This record gives sequence, structure tokens and C-alpha cells, in this order.
Amino acid sequence: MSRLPSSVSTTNSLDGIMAKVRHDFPALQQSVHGKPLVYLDNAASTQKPQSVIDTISHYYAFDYANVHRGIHYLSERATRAYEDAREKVRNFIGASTSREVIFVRGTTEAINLVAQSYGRMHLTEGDEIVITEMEHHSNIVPWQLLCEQIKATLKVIPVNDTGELILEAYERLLGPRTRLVALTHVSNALGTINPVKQIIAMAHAHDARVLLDGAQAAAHIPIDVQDLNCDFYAFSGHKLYGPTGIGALYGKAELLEAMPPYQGGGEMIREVTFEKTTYADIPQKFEAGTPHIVGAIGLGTAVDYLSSIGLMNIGQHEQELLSYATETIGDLPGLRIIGTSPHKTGILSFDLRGIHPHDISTVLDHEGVAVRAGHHCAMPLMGRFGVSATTRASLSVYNNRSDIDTLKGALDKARAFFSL
Ligand code: 7TS
Repeated sequence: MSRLPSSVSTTNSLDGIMAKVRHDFPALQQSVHGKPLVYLDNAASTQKPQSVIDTISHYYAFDYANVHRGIHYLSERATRAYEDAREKVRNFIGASTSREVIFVRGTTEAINLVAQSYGRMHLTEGDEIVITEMEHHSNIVPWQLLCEQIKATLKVIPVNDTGELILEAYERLLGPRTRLVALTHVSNALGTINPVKQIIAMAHAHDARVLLDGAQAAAHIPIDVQDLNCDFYAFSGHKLYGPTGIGALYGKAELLEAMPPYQGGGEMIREVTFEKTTYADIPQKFEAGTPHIVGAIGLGTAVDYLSSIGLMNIGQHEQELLSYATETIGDLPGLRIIGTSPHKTGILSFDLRGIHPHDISTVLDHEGVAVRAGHHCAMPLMGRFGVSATTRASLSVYNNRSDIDTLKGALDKARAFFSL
């Protein structure tokens, strides 16, 4: 079951659409500490529209059954809904067949799957994996684990002072032993949108495969895996208005077909004997056990929701808001924005001299403003910018100028409180 957001039926103007989008999100209608909630922690996770909430409760109330096993009516209906969701995700990322879409718990699991399945099969001692200095720990640690297991080496593309990858350094890192390049499409701590098409082409010229971590991209910019020509693409449902515990891994069919299973169990087999087990075709080969059925179906509705507004519209709205936010808070005395690339999504990470980000966010919280403070699971990147943590406001489709004005007012209070 999916509904168009209430916003879309009534107006075509972007401002009009965005003004109404907010009403699709029940969580945004509440107050915290006696102040209207201003939710600016979208890079951590987004709130859910009513259509996603309705889909989830409808499934549990009326359609609930396991998938791919029962011959009974409900099981068939649940299986259809689950596979329809896969098709929606395929369409959302521009894959050529839904066999290339594997449901996983999220970006973290997707990357671990590729590291352990593709990595252990195709890489060997002395091979090299290239990542970047701006990766989330989810795109560092799985490769370190793999490197320890097979004695491969990790190489790191550095970032410049504005928070962009230094492509000349990348070119120098590529060599005959480079087997895999794994990088984020958009940085969660800086907002930088990386020139991934160029980076992929450079890797392919060296016969290396490329995995893109799309956790921070999929809700903000249109994704077309065929146009990008990436080999793997990973993202999480909860960052694009869908449920937690569900995400997708895209992989080129010929790669997935050649890869060994990541986990063994039910669903992923063709035939089991004690002597030898044969495996199901993709994507089932990589979906051992009962999947997060309602999560996938809810993700399908979230994708419908995003598509009904349009990723181009969302991107334009967020860019306008990012400009406004950068102007509004960018020249507060002592405030340094970390991540100043002209190619950014709506992420404002900053350091406010002398105040620990946890203290800032505590003051903001009392003003009803939710942001994230910390290292954002990007500790090496924090070190690169000489900080241990930042305060991060991250925008989404339902934020507006008034949210930014409230953020500014709350930051003024924090500055006064700490006598800055
Ligand atoms: N990659 C990037 C770029 C991310 O931003 C995140 C989560 C992940 C991977 C992991 O995603 P998961 O859904 O598997 O956990 N990033 C953040 C963040 O910035 N704040 O909280 C979570």
C-alpha cells in the first residue's frame, strides 16, 4: 500500500510542495523541552512519513506471513509485496534487473558482504584496496578486517582543506595491485559530493572494481548505477525515510553470480545434502534466513514517497536551504565550517571555538533543535581537520528556513551561555 504524500496532489510549485511535505511526518508535529521540534539530524536518520508508517502497520495487521515458502494466500501476497519492493529499489537506483538488488540490514552489512564475499574470493596477499580519508568507519573497518585476513594493503586518498578528494594523489595510488576502490558517494561529516564517475573510470582503467557507499547520497541526489558504472552500490533505508534494519546492495549481475555466499542458511540454497550444497541464484543466494520483510516493503513505500516528490526537487530545495544556512550561521564569530566544497549536500559540520560539540548540542536540544555532536564515525577525518568532534546540522526534504533561523537563535544562546 502506498500513498502519494499529501503535498503532491495540491500544487506543483516547489515551495508549495515543500511547505506541505512537513505535514506528512507525524514526528515533526511535536514539541521537545516545551519547544517545537526542529529536526536537523537527518544524516544520522530521517523521520518517517505517514505512508511508510501506514504500510508497516497494514502489513502486520493484514498481510503478515513469511516469504518464498508458503503456498498459502497470505504468503504469496507477502512474497509479492517483498518482490515488488525489490523492483521499486531497482527502479530507484537504475539497475537493469532486480536480480542485482540484494536486501541487507543496511550500508554496513552491504559493505561487509562485499568485503567478505568478493574480497576474499578475488583478493590475495599483496593486493591493494583504496579508500579515502573521509570514509565512515563502516567503509574502513570491513576492509581492515579483510586486509588482516588475506594480508592485503589499505591505501588512503587524502582530502584537501575544503574537504575534497585530491585526485592527483588518487591517480598516484592506483597501480597494478589495486583490486578495489571503496569510497563514499557523499561524506557524512563534510557533505562533499565526490566526483564518483571520474573516480570509477580511473579505477576501471586499472582493472579495479569500485564500491560506492551511498548512505548519504540516496535521499539527496538521483542515483543511476548504470550511468555511474559502479560495480557495487550500498545504501540504508532509514536514511531515506524508510525503516531501520533494511538497506540494499546493488552489484553487477556477473560479479554477484561469481561470488560465494556471505552467510549460509535457509532461502539461499538450491539443494542441501551432507556431502554438498548448491546455492540459489542471485539475489536469494545472498539473503540467508527470513529477511526483514516489512522493512523491505516499507523501504519500497519510502522510495515511492521520494519519487513522488522527485529527487531533483528535493536536491534543489536542500541546496537552497544549504545556501541560506551557510549564510546565516557561517559568519558567527568563532564558527568554522568544516567541509566547504562547492559540491555539497545539506550537511553543515562546524567547530565553535572553545565549546565542546556535546555542550553545544545540549544547549540546542533545550531549544528544541536536534543535531549530532561527535566524530560522526569518521575519526580519521576529524584528525585531518584537527578536531576530535564537530557539531553537525544535516538537512532533509522537510526542513525549512524557519528551522535554520531557530538553529541560529539557539547558537546565539549557546555563544552567550559560554561567553563567546
Ligand atoms: N556510510 C556512511 C557514509 C554513513 O553516513 C553511515 C551512517 C554508514 C555508512 C552506516 O550506515 P548504517 O545504516 O549501516 O549504520 N552514518 C551516520 C551518521 O553520519 N550519523 O549516524 C549514522
